[in-house]
Amino acid sequence: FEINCKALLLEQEQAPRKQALPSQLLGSRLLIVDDDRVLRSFLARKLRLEGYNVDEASNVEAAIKLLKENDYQLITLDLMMHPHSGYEIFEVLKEDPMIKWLPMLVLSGRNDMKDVVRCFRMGADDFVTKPFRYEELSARIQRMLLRHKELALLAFNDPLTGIHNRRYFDLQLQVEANRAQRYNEPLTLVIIDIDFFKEVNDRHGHPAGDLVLQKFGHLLQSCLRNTDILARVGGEEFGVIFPGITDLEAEKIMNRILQRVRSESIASHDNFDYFITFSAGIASWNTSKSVQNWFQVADYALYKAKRTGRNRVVR
Ligand code: GH3
Ligand code: MG
Ligand code: MG
Ligand code: MG
Repeated sequence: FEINCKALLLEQEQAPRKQALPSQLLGSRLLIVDDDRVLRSFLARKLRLEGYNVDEASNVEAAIKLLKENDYQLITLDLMMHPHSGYEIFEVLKEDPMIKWLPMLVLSGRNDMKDVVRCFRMGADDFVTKPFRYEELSARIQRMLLRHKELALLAFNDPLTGIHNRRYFDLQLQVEANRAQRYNEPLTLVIIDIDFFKEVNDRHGHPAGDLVLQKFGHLLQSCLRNTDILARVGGEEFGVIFPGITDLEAEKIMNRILQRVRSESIASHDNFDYFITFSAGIASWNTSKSVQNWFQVADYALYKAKRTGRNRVVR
């Protein structure tokens, strides 16, 4: 640790002028996994000063627990820890369909070529040895976060509405099902389909249809909590995952939203007010269902809503 600190302090004197953290990275959540308390606190404090939201773990078990409970944008990992080495985290990362995308920087006390190669083979994105220069580490972290943010936007967002896409939604279904199983909590899926949407396009043109989709996406977003997961799962279909919510509660929420959609125009353009209604199908998750089956059950409820007259929520 003394060596670490000296190196850090030395570097600080000749460090390049401090650059503010790019605004899109402010509040990014990082996890520092290291059994060296002094180094860990030092690093956490420096990163917090830059504007990151930092959590710390002193061993593999604590790190895995935090990884399963929270969403991180990056992890720094010490290899030499007790009782389990940092390598064990790689296995867990691989298992989880979302966490496996997490940028990982290995911060090793040993400059061993075997470690370097093994880490990259196992999925590390960067490798830095101790003692390290804080400014360099910070720059590496920024670069990784910015690149990851760009890629995630391309992979997981719908460009028209700005909300998440089907690919993200499908991964989250599995992630949330795992979480619900672990904590034995309710979990509910809703699929929403705009009624007679083709008529909007046919009567007013495709750009008008696009506008309605955007506004509807925003309206849904504004009606949901941060922990609810919303995505555009098809052309005029949207999905919501409600963690911790039963199908009965989700039905109430969706009926409130439907009531609001019925009573106000969804978009206005060229002095024309657009009104829509939607149909929704609801299915709660349980351990006997596969995720695919769960989606089918919600889809069947949606089909029933359509068949029985649309403009309604079916559970
Ligand atoms: P239903 O009540 O049975 O759902 O009727 P519907 O007209 O909504 O359903 P249908 O599946 O017949 O038509 C969906 C329409 O959504 C057809 C397609 O052109 C339109 N659509 C899909 N994606 C987009 C898009 O990105 N922009 C626009 N403007 N229209 C889209
Ligand atoms: Mg260590
Ligand atoms: Mg449809
Ligand atoms: Mg439709």
